[in-house]
Amino acid sequence: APDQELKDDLLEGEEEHHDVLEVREINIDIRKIISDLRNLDWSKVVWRNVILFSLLHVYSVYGAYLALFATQWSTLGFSVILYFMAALGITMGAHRLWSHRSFKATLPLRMILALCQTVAFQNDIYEWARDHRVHHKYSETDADPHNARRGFFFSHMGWLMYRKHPHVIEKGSRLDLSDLEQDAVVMFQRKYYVPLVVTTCFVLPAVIPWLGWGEHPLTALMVAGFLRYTIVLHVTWFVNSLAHWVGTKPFDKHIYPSQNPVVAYLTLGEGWHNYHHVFPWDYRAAELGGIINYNMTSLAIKACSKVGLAYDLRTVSPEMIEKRINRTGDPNYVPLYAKTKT
Ligand code: ST9
Ligand code: ZN
Ligand code: ZN
Repeated sequence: APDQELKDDLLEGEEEHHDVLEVREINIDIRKIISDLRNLDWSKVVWRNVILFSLLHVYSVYGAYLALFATQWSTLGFSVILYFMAALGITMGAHRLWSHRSFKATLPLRMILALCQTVAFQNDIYEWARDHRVHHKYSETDADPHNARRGFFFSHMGWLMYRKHPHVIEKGSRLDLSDLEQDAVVMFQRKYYVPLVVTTCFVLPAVIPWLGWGEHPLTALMVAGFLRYTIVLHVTWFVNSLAHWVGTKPFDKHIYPSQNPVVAYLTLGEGWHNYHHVFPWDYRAAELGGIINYNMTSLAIKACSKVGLAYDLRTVSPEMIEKRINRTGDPNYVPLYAKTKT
């Protein structure tokens, strides 16, 4: 029955919007992979990145082995702390603050978030936010840096090993980024990005466990450095791949982004991607903040606003959400806040 429902849903959408809505499946079709590889423009592959990502994954597999069999508990705990720091630097900092301006942050909070965002090593805040704004404005077109129409792998990590489509740069350069240019924290981090990222993502994660509790520095580098970095990367990339492919679409059924609880869980609340693309200025990036939506990022923003570090948190009214559900989404969907009220 759920399959039939899904089919009906898709057919219904297809009649009205056959240009946008397609049935997408993640299936491993060897013949398609071979033909895709044949059609690939190899001159656009950035081999330096292919090699670096390959090495990173080799080191991370070794890191996983060490984590299981040869790492001190303190180092594992330290790696988990770094995971949460990097994750919040991305979700709360690069994403909800700097890309979407869904709340305002005082200077001390911006400094902390910039430090955390550097630990994540996902390009400097300016570049991250520029790519993300162009992704929202031109989703699933050539101007989207990780256009999901180009396949699961491309939207996951392939785009980071391939020259950008000229439309990305063309449309991206027309964006208004003056708010980022006026933010001294963002511009400082951009100016000194390379030394900052090497220090915070790799050097300190190796040195702190070594001097702090006598861990072997190479073990610490493999686990708290490379393995932790790789996990945060894949989890982040899942938002662009999985959450643009798999999940329900209660708010707008004509777009790719979907509600994906697994991704939400892993990303501290960033998997409610159908909602987020419809209402990108909502600081919760979901109908609800807090534990119920695995939305640790919202909790963190709220906690910061309680102590005066964050302010002007923006949300969307229930009426507006309901209107949108009826206009473009699934009218049978019962919003979460309505469920929790009763
Ligand atoms: C990484 C980023 O992993 C991941 C981002 C994921 C986003 C996810 C969003 C989901 C929502 C939030 C959820 C978060 C969940 C987190 C959970 C955590 C637990 N506009 O780039 P170049 C111009 S990074 C305007 O070299 P190529 C610009 O003038 C990983 N202009 O293009 C630029 O010069 P500059 C680590 C633009 O040659 C010039 O073009 N980093 C734009 O085609 C050339 O740019 C890496 O691996 C734009 N959008 O190369 C590095 N873009 O900037 C990977 C460019 O100096 N990147 N321009 O003014 C590269 O090596 C290259 O960019 C390339 C393309 C090979 C991909
Ligand atoms: Zn998206
Ligand atoms: Zn976003």
